[in-house]
Amino acid sequence: MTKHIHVIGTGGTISAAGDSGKTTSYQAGAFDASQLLEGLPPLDGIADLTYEQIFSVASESLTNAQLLQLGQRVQEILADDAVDGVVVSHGTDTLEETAYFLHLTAPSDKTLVLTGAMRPATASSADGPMNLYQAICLATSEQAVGMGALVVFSDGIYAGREVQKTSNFRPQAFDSRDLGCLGYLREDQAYFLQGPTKASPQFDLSGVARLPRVDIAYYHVGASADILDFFKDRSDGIVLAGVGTGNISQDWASYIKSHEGQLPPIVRSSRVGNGLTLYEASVDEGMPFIPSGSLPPSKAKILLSLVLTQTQDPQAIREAFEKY
Ligand code: DAS
Repeated sequence: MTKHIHVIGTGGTISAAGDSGKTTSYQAGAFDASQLLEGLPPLDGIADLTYEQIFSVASESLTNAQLLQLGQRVQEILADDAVDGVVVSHGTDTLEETAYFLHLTAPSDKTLVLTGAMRPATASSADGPMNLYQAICLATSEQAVGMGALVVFSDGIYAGREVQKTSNFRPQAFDSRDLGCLGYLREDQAYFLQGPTKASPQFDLSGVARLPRVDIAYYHVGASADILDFFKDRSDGIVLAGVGTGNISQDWASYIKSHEGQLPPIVRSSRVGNGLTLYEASVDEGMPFIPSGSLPPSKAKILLSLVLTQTQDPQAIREAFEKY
């Protein structure tokens, strides 16, 4: 049965125009959603499409306000009984953040698929048309219902919670590292091999005027603890991108201990981007840290910001990181 899929364009390389045939130095946002859809293989009998261009940005320039606007619009569209699913075309640089944000906020009784491209629409062998075509086909799949936000890229299907950008210039640019892809697309057919493991809490965005500011403090050899001073008076939440299992120096730990009560909630994550950050007495005993579990810093930041729209209670935040 033909499904009604609503496509939302946001900009990014998929919509970009550059020198004919070339893959670099292009201008994102040259084409809107309607123009991108014109170039797709036929979708007769697969999907009836409606579309809109909510904004047109290179995703490295996406703002919290635009992320909130997109999340609220997706909630509104998926509440419409006439719509079966939503596809979002997006820049690749921050696709992983938007995918998790939408996973945490969108209703999960329909389908929601994001995609992008590593080559502009004017490039030789542009990857955008097939990515967008496959994203629409996946959004019509009954198997994709209830899985929350999914990402389609280069024939792979990824969970919005787990997907990360793992190449900064090759078309096969996304992966979920240890957690692997959920399945594949071969032209218009989806083949799922596994499903996502974390449910969506469906955070309600209807009354949210702004997303709380969460900053990521990136730890490295010689990182001075005084960077935390900057965040202390500005951030609503802090994510530590620690080394190894989320480790920081004694200097950083001493700064945090001595400023307890003056700092916002702190989630401890790992810059490794793969594996787990769990409670460890030697690091966490007597400290206000909330372990990020399997969430890397870019995703932990998204979850912390959304939880802070509802509570600042450290135990409630801890429980959210254990569940979502
Ligand atoms: N500028 C990047 C972006 O919009 C490139 C891309 O989309 O691939 O994320």
